[in-house]
Amino acid sequence: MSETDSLKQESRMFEPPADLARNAAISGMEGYRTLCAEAERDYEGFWARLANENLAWHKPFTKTLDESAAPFYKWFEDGQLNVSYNCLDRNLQNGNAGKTAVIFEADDGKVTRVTYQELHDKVCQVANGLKSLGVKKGDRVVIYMPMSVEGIAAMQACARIGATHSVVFGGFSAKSLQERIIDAGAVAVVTADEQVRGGKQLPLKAIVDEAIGMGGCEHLKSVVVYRRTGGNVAMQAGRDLWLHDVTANQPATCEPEFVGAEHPLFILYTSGSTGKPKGVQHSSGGYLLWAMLTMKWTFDIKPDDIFWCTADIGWVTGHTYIAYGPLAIGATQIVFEGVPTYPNAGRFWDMIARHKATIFYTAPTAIRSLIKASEADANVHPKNFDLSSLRILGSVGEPINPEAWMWYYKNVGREKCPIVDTFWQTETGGHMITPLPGATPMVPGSCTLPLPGIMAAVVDETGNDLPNGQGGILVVKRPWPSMIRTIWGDPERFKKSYFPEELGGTLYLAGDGSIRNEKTGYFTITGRIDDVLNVSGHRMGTMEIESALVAHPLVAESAVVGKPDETTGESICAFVVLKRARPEGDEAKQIAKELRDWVGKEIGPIAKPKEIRFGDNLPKTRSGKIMRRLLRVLAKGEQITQDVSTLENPAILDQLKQAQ
Ligand code: 6R9
Repeated sequence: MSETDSLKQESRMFEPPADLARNAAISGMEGYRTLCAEAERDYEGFWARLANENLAWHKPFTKTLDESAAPFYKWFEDGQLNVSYNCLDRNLQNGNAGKTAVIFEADDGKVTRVTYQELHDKVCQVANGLKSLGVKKGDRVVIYMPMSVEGIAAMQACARIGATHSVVFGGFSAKSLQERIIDAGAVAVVTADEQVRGGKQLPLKAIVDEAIGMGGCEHLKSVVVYRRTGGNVAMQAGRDLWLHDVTANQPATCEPEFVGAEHPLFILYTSGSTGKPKGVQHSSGGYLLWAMLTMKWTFDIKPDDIFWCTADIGWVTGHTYIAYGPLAIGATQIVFEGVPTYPNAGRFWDMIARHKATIFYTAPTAIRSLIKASEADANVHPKNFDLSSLRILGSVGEPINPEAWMWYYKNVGREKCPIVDTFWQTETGGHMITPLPGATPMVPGSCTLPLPGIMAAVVDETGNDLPNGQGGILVVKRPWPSMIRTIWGDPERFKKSYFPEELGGTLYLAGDGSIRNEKTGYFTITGRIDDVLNVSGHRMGTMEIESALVAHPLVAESAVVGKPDETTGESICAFVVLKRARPEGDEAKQIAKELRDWVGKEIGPIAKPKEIRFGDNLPKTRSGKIMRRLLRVLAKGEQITQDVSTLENPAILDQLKQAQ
């Protein structure tokens, strides 16, 4: 039985705990339906009410939604606000000044607590520091930082002065970093001397130097370096400064720069099906509104909760559910520098127990790897830890298979914590389809129903609605406040990628397939419908990896496909044709290693193919199209049952069958 079949037949339902449901922000399916009905009755009125109730506006908005330049939608456009003011100052006024905002746990276990007042002061000093370097409203700042209070402060500081940040994940290579610095036209980079994960150091500042050394970064004026380890770094006079020097004599207050609601808060690069990564541009007002509301609705956050999202600030989950959402709502959150397997695979459970985490939000790939680890070593099994503080669990990044769901539910949540399986994307800014912990009966492997105000649907290739039970394309029918505004510098690509003419031009195309259950109407995500892979919850474009491979002097041609993987969801399998004779044996192994390292340098270690197979050619149609469909079958190690008569060179399939 395939995974899709097993999902279709999944019928176990788990009700939310009654006491949780009673006190939840959205209580019971009644509560859910009431909000959905309000959105349907008066869409703009619904969003206007929420925006007025939840955000502190410097100047109120008079128009909710402007559709005149669709699909370039504008929300709350004439309203003015400051995101950092909403996240920090508001908490000082609300009596949260002394409340812990961040419980930071370093890789080595050292814990630091930061109150809202302290975080506010730090952010203001960084903001003043950036201003002293000439960074101003509208400038772009690249942040290449480890998980740290300083990383969050750098993001908030940009928001405070109206600069647009672009965080680049610490695992990306110098080349990827350089491309992003150039594309964003950044005037400053904020980085650290080194990043520490799992006891190992990664030299971030040296990678920044290498990136700039590649050229094209003339617009970059300053590199600000947070001293994390004290490791040796080269500082270039006139360009590089220590963060502690930049902030040393700065006041702990900084007048926020009030910006229009549509002002770009950040750009975050993500992989698409073609070409180079896309700079997803987000707004200030609409984005923050949804970050806050989903903290309330999906996580049912309460003043005493200890929230822990294990994502990295380099991904959208770390933006919305670390840097912005929890602060905007005045929560206490855990921020973790390290990895789940260091010093051992009990680290997450141990941290939950020590910090008494109440809401825990992680990725299926982490769960699956911790299941494996606890099977190998009983000491790291969650049953050895006091997890009684937990009340809600969450999952994000990829579909969670029912087996992993059940394990998470039983062993971590002890059958009393609802699991919110949150489907969303870099482009959506926040959760889209997810159970509500105090309302939605859960089905393992299904993200259940769209949040109120999110008009998700399943359609066919021409944009027509499909009945429940029939798989199709996932779309969103109406714009929503936290949606992507454009692709930085490429509005045409934005239109083509997300509002394609084939679907009529008005539906937002998520890029995922979905099917709704016939009885419940619940959505199940069936995976990407484009050439985007999901490896450990990280999005990778197959074209990106192929371009990296063919940039190697030995490579003539390559095709990259995904292969189902028990732990990482999908793994990368590359079929490669060299400019010389096809290598075999040890030589093949050695070249494969060289190519893997090459891709690591071109994009980053996360993009390294797990498997590389060499052929004299690739399977192509007579018109020269690579038959990826066949490559996917070969990668899985399955027999080809499809008709291959249209192939130019069927003999090649035998050669590509074998993993080297
Ligand atoms: C937040 C985030 C987005 C892609 C998305 C989909 C997959 C994310 C999921 C899920 C099934 C879930 N995805 N959450 N699939 N169930 N709960 O992950 O953003 O990195 O942009 O990835 O991830 O394929 O299209 P991003």
